[in-house]
Amino acid sequence: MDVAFNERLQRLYNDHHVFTSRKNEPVSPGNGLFSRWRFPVVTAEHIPISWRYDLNAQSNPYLMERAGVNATFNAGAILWQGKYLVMVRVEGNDRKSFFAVAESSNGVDQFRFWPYPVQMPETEDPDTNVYDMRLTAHADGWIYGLFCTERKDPDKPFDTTAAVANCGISRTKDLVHWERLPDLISFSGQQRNVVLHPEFIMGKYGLYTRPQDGFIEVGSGGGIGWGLTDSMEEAKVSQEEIIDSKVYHTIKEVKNGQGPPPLKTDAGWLHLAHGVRNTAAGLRYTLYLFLTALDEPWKITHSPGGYLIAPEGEERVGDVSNVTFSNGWIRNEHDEVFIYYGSSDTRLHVATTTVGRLLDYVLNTPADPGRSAACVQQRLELIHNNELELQKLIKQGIIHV
Ligand code: M1P
Repeated sequence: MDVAFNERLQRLYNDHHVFTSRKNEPVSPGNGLFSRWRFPVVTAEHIPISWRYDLNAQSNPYLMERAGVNATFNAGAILWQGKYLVMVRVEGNDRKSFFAVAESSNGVDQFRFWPYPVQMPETEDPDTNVYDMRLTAHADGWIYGLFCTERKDPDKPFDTTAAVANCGISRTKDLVHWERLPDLISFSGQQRNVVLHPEFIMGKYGLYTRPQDGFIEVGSGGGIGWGLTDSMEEAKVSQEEIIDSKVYHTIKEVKNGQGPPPLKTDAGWLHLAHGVRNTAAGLRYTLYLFLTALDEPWKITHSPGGYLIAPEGEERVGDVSNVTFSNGWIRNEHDEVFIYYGSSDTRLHVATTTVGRLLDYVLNTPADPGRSAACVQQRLELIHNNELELQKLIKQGIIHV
């Protein structure tokens, strides 16, 4: 019997148990709009030991990690049988991503992976890489998983970096067994960040798209698009309309993309999206909100200026630094909202808020006025109003500043 092997194995399991049992806590006082939580909710360290190590003392006498996991990030999310589930993008050391479900009772800590990763069927044209699944519980009774499928660009055989991105489509009733449907057909080059709207629109399926010319650069494409398809079994968007464009000198000047499926509220559909701007240090990805009309979810009614969440602290650094990206959020029965966001393509975090707070933000935050001088005017109005408020409060002895 190899004592050192067994001791090491025990230690690995003990440490993993302690780590995945760790409680989380909100970072206070927060900004009144959402609370960040101190620890990332899913990291590469959360991956089960048996997914990474060969536990056979004969074939792996040093008990070394044979199949390391590089990162766990950008997760779809769904409330399922009272549990908070995230469909995590797990990226191996070999750079290939796959999907795996992690589950928590409270949505903020103690996420544990289901026993096996998702075995996503392939189409006749195998995916090289799959990632960023959006989960939509659709009115038709299926749960759809739309994700990015990436393959080598057949038109550039000698360019080993040239890829083609498209929307892969799958569906399930239990989040374990998946049916793969044909990839989306659209007429605008490449597609990433495609999201299925949860309700039928005029008897059809509604899709948020993100057309782009190249794999990285959106080129003449870009913006969040909208299109309809008769069926998800042969999904085809013949007409795409850009509903939220990229705009010069904003948080979405380079590109943007719909995050998770929108949440239905009394005031309209609440959307979370990512916007990308350029900097001397490279691209910066932040998250923003907008609201669309209840009966016309492709029409924006409110669009607050600036970002909702931007990378902060350790979130700023990772494999692709300066990135916050979200493709999953959960609203529970108390109208609390759990925003799951990946940071710097490395780990997954949660920020919690409520539908009420998000609506207040989206309805009452001014739009980006587009010019520095106009921004100053917006801020002056705020400062003047606040001076009057503060004087009142000081006079009443309520606060001392
Ligand atoms: O690396 C940052 C993000 O880049 C892509 O997003 P987009 O298509 O908007 O550029 C995606 O690969 C995403 O997973 C990644 O987080």
